[in-house]
Amino acid sequence: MNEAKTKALAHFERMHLIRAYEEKLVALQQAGTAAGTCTSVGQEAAAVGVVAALAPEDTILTNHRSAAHLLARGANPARMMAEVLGRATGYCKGKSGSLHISVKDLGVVLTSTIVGGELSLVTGVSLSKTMLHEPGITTVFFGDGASCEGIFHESLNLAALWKLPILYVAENNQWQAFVHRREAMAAEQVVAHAAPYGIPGRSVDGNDVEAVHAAARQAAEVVRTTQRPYLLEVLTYRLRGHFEPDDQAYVDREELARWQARDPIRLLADRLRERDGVEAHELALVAERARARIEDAAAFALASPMPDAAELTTDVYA
Ligand SMILES: Cc1ncc(C[n+]2csc(CCOP(=O)(O)OP(=O)(O)O)c2C)c(N)n1
Ligand SMILES: [Mg+2]
Repeated sequence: MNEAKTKALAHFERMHLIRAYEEKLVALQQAGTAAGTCTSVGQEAAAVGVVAALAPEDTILTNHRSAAHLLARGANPARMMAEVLGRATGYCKGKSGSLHISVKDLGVVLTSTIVGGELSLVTGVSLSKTMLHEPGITTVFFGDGASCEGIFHESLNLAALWKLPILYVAENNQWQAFVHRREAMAAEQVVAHAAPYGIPGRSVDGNDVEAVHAAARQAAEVVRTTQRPYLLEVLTYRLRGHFEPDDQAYVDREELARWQARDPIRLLADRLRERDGVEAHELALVAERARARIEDAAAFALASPMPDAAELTTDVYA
């Protein structure tokens, strides 16, 4: 099998795993079993394309929509789901839920539920890594909404000034909670803010996983070789609501339909069939394997115990 096809199939399976994970949590929320989460449905290519371009020693900070980043990094969906359900077997012993989950062993050190919180901390994390001569770059995922906050500019300013090896990844999904990006952001694209700080950057079609991956590899390489920041913007769309449940009554149906037609999983399936000659039933098998893994993950999470009351005072700072 050629290299491009092997890689594309791996991306395809990972994107299906993320979609199945998010859809399972939606179903659990609708059944009253899980709390609502902010899903990354529609943004799977952005997460998979970028994270696959990173090295094991790289550090990641992310935001409230972090499940895709964690799963792309190889996190175990069973332990993630257990975390969301508040179980002792969760990555943070059930104390973080979806909004604060971190997996230090994978280098994912922060999920910030404070919009822009990840941007304020990334400079410190990167400075610390640099001063301690630790290997690897630091990547931060943030939304278009976060880029409208002052902290975004403070972060870019310091990263440029302190010459920090940070890969800024703006996931421009066109929505900032219930407000369209057009109503809150003066610039069309987040990347417009990089140049004034002397930071190189580019934006890429965030629903094309291969385009994202190629751009992210190039961006990470620039950060590694120059030891300076870079801003990569992935242009994508939040296909579900801000969180679950959300009827999306405020969403322009035509715009949604246009982006649904560009669903990143569907785009990759078309390419695998047309370019690489993969049969539809082979693709269906990959999707089925991902769904089965998520069903097992949910069964594990639901069968896991709640944390012991004595856990209340461990791992917390006062
Ligand atoms: C400082 C702060 N302000 C407001 C909120 C409420 N809030 C949570 S997510 C969100 C929208 C963020 O938009 P964006 O950064 O584009 O991320 P997306 O949800 O689109 O992934 C808002 C306003 C918050 N959590 N923190
Ligand atoms: Mg957004």
